[in-house]
Amino acid sequence: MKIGMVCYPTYGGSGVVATELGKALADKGHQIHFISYAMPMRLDGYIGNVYYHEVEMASYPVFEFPLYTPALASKMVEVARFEKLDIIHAHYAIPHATSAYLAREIVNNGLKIVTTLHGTDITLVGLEPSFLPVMKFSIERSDGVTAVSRFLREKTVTNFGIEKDITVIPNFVDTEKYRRIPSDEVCGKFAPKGEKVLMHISNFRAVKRVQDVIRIFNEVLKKVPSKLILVGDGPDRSACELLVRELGIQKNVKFLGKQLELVPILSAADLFLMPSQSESFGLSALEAMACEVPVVSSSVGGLPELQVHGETGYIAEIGDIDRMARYAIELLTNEARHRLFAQAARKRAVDHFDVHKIVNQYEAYYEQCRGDIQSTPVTGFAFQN
Ligand code: GMT
Repeated sequence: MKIGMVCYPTYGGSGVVATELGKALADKGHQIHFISYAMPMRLDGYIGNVYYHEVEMASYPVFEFPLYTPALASKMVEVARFEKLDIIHAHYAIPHATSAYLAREIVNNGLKIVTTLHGTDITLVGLEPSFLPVMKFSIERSDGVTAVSRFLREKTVTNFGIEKDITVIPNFVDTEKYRRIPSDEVCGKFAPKGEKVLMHISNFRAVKRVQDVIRIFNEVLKKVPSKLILVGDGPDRSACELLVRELGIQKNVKFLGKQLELVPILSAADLFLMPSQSESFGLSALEAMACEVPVVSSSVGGLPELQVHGETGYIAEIGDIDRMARYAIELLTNEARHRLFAQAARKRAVDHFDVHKIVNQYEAYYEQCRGDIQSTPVTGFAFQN
């Protein structure tokens, strides 16, 4: 198939999912055309069957705001016509699903649109009155709609009153690439022998509650010699650096900023913290689990679909810093339990969220949307906790 993959190129889960999906599909022989305003973060180097088309933005003094939606739609039209695309897969509904709808109506040649809902496009931003009717319309007019968790599917139905079928296809990880490697060198840099390493990776937005990560660590540090490694960057970074100084724990906390090579870093971690306010899936927690890192998380959104309380990590209420700290201390001070949890985390990633399984589901879903398969609709992902 020839697939146009539309995503945000920035440091964030939806762009990562789109990029990894595109690369995996290209590996299976499909032709993938990424369409965005910049090169997606993980699309590095030459990859066979993969092409990148940059959206050009015209500016004119009359336009007070950039007009990305029509510019993106025009680029989709161009690529769809010249490359004879079968599918445009829009990751994150705003405004990608809307541009894709416009493009399909313009080319009018059987092009199909699949929209994948990722998170705040449904739970937060899409609910703004200035977006809501357009979002509802664009989602309903997509030929196929997927959501990355059951939670997100339900939210879409309740928040937008959408009656269209939404198939749950969860996020995934390449468990061959994301596996724990001997990381003495990195580990030595993060913490001296005998100390534990706690880790958090995110885009430092308010929903991630990175200050909670720091407060949890502050409690852990009182009982367990340890270091906190924070990876990523975003609007809350300065407030987090300030909090670390106010708590006087700057010698034990390292801010690494944005990192591309996560496996050596995750391989140095003993525990991953994800105390989010809102999280439709939690891709970085899955990447940690694949590297045998148990997770202490909040109970929001799709997180309970990803990890199993008391098996791959622990789950607590949003903002319950004391409980999350107690869970962290329990795991970090009980070597046998930690080993069991680490193995269970890896096993869950391999058994339920491996790239090959999930990419096959997307492939079947595309075929279903094109009408290639009449008999066996993709009913989506089903797993038991
Ligand atoms: O929704 C966002 O704010 C950003 C989005 C992104 O592009 O990173 O994150 C969402 O999509 C990820 C990939 O599907 C999920 O793993 C994240 O849980 C989800 N973020 C939220 O729900 C806050």
